[in-house]
Amino acid sequence: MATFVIGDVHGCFNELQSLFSIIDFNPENDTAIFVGDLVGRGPQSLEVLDFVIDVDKAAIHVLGNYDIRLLGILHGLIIPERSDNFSQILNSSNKQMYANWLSSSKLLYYSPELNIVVTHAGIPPQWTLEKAIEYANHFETYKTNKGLLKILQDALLPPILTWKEGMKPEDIIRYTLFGFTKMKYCYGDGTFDETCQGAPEQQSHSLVPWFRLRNQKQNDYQRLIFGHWAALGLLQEGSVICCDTGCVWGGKLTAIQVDEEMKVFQVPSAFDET
Ligand SMILES: [Mn+2]
Repeated sequence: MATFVIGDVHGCFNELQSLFSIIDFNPENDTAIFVGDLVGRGPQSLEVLDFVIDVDKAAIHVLGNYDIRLLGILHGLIIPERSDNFSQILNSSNKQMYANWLSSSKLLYYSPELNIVVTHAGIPPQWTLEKAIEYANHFETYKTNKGLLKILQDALLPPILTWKEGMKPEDIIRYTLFGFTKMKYCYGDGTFDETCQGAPEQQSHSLVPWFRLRNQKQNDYQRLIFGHWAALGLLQEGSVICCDTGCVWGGKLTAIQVDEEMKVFQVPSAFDET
């Protein structure tokens, strides 16, 4: 009855198999919570999707920016780039099934029993956990009422980078999508930066990793686990934990066991880091 949070897979199917074998994953009893970006860039996105869909109820998946990008491509809104490495999926006769499965994924997973909250990129520093859950639910309601296509179209507009109370529902969606799936650095007032990608020590002083702006009170009562930021690697700062260890970039694929004392499992990437 173990529960694991799994970092960004990005189509690294062989590594996912190795990782599930070292954690001795049993879909009858165990649960895997994927932090998103199952697909894209890596070589075997199709096999990864088939595998995760196949373990069915044993898997929970929150949406990452690449999952949303794939949905945009499957809906004909975005032209794929070669570096996406989506051609297997796009040529598959099952692509509608993949679209349906991905579109049923949520932005946030919260378990008070396990004392964890999981999103792809984190929780915007302005939001308490309560607010984050409220806006993740707003996303679901908006999806039901307006349709996924509208959300995917909203996602292609310039993102809303500054939080303001009383925004229009579609602007809340644009802010929410950026915050949950793309956010890395913020300015001191919490406004998202759109461009910087690297490790904190390489950045200008005006930019702060989002989690350092979340005050201690907001972080005290849950473990917040996210991926998306391979340059951070495996990082724990207070109750905030990054588990994107850059498998697709030659790093590692990580599983964190969260149902008892935290335990980290990792397998090396099949790619050469050079
Ligand atoms: Mn990502």
